[in-house]
Amino acid sequence: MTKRPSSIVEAFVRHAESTPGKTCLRFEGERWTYEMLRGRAENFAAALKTWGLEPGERVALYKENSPDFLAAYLGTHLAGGVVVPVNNQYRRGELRHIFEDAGVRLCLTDGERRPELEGVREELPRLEAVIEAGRELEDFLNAAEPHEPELPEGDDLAVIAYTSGTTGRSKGAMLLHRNLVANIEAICEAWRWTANDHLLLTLPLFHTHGLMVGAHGTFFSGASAELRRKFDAAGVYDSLLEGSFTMFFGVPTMYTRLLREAEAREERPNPLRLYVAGSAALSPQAFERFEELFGERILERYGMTETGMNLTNPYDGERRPGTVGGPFPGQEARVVDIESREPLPVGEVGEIEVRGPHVFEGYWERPDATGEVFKEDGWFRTEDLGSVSEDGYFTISGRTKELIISGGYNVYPREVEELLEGCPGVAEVAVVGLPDEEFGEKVTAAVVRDDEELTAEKVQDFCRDDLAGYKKPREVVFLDELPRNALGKVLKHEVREGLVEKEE
Ligand code: MCA
Ligand code: AMP
Repeated sequence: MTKRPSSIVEAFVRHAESTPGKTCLRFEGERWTYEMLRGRAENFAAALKTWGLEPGERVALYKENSPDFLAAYLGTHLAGGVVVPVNNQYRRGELRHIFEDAGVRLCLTDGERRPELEGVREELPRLEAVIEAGRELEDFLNAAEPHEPELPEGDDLAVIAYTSGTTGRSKGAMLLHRNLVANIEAICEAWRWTANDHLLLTLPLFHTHGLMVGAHGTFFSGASAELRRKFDAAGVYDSLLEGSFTMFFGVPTMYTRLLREAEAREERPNPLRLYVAGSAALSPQAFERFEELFGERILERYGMTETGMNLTNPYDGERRPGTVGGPFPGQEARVVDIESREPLPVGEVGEIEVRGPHVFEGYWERPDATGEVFKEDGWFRTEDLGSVSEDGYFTISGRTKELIISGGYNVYPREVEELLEGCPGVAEVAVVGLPDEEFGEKVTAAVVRDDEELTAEKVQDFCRDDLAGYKKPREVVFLDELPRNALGKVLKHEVREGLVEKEE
C-alpha cells in the first residue's frame, strides 16, 4: 500500500505524476492540467526561494479566485512557507492587523486590491514584497533560479487562517499539513469524492469552505473543478443546465439565490451527484424547496476555520433538514453542559465540542486564547450550541460566542462596535444580528447619538476605509438609550429583541 500523503501538495504532486494530462482546473475558458498547475506551482516555489523565503515564513494571498491563487498556495508549501489567506474584501483596518500579526514577508495580490494594501504599507515594516498578478508576477516567476521542490512534513505549519475574535481583533488559527490531510481524507471518504468528480467551485478561495473543502478535495482525490471568479446565480444556473458537473458546494445565501433563479425559469438542471451546504444554517424551507425544484436533497454539514469540517449528514442515509448529521470518519463530537463541562444526555442543548486529527494546533502567538478553547484531553470548544438526537444527528441551535453570520461571512459585533465608538456623533453603540431572508442575519447597529445631525449613511460611510463591506451595518437604528444590567453592561439580547419587535 502506498504511504498516505503528508500534505495536500504531496497528494497533488502524486496525481500530477500519475495523471499529468488530466484536467485539474477550468477557469474562464482555460484548461489547466495537473502537469500545468504543478509547473506553475513549482515555478512559484523556486521564485520564492530565489527571493529568499526561509522555511516557516509567511506568504499572504490577497487576491480574487484564479488558478494563480492555487499555484501560489501549492508553491508556497513547496518552498516550505506558510500561507496566510486574506479575505479579499478586507480593507485597511483588517489588513493592518493581519499582516502585522502574522509577520507576512511577501504578498501576492491583484490590481483591484493593491491600493488598499499600499494604503497601510508604511505601517507594515515586515512586509518586504507585494507582487501583483500580471506582469509583476511573470517577472517574479521569470527571475526564479532552479530549485528542487521539497515536500513539507505533516507536522509543519501549513496555513494561518484568520478568524475573528470576540475581543474584536482576529486570531490566526494554525493548521498543520497533517490537520488538513486528516480533514480532507475524512471528507472524501464521507462524500465519496473520486477522481471522476467535477466540482463547480464559486466559493471564495480565501476561506475554509472554498479552499480546504473545494480545492483540497479536488487535489486530494485527483479530480477536477471549474473555478469561478465569484458566485453569480444566473451563471451557475446556466452551468448546471449545461450538465457536466457532479458537485456544487455553497453557503445558504447561494442556495436562496439559486432557488429564486429556478423560480424564474422553466428549465430544470439534471440532478448532480452531490449538493453540499454549510458555513451557516440552511433553513428547512430552503432544503425542501430545493428538493422540489432541483430534485435533490442538499447535504448539510458543519465546520469551522479552526477544525475544518466536523459534522455531516450522511451520503447514503437520511439527510435530515435542520440538522448537520454526525461526525466525519475518525472524528468525535459531543454536547456538554456549559457550566460543568460534563457531557449531556440526548436532546439537551449545550456546547458542542469536537476532537480528532483535523483539529488545529492553536492560535498564532496567542497561548492564552489557545488555552481557552482546548481541554487537556484534546476536546475543542466550538462555542456553538446544539443537541444530538437518539440516532446521532446534531442540531446547531445557537452560539455562546457573539457572532453574526451574514451570507456565510462572519462578523464579530465587537470589531464593528470598536470602530463605531470612534465615529463623531456616536455616544454609544451596540451591534447585533437581525434575521434576514437573503443573508440569514444582517449586521444592525443600535446607536445612541450625541449629535442630532448624525445619519445612518454617515455611520455606514464611517466604516468604509477600515472594514470589509459585509461588516458594515446594513441598518442603523437610533435609540435614546441602550438597555444595561445593574453592572452597566449592555444587554445585547434585549437590544436585539427590541429591534426584532420593531421590524415586525
Ligand atoms: C457581499 N456583500 C455582503 C455579503 N457579501 N453583505 C452582507 N453579507 C454578505 N455575505 C455586500 C458587499 O459588501 C457589497 O456591498 C455588495 O454586497 C455587493 O458585493 P458582491 O461581492 O457583489 O456580493 P455578492 O456577490 O452578492 O456576494 C454574496 C455571496 C458572498 C456570493 C453570498 O457573500 C459569498 O461568497 N459568501 C460566501 C462566504 C464564504 O465562503 N464563507 C465560508 C467561510 P457594498 O458595495 O456596500 O460594500 S468558511 C466557514 O464559515 C466554515 C469553515 C464553514 O463551515 O464553511
Ligand atoms: P468560521 O469560524 O468562519 O469558520 O465559521 C464557523 C462557524 O460557522 C461555526 O462556528 C458555526 O457557528 C457556523 N456554521 C458553519 N456551518 C454551519 C451550519 N451548517 N449550520 C449552522 N452554523 C454553521
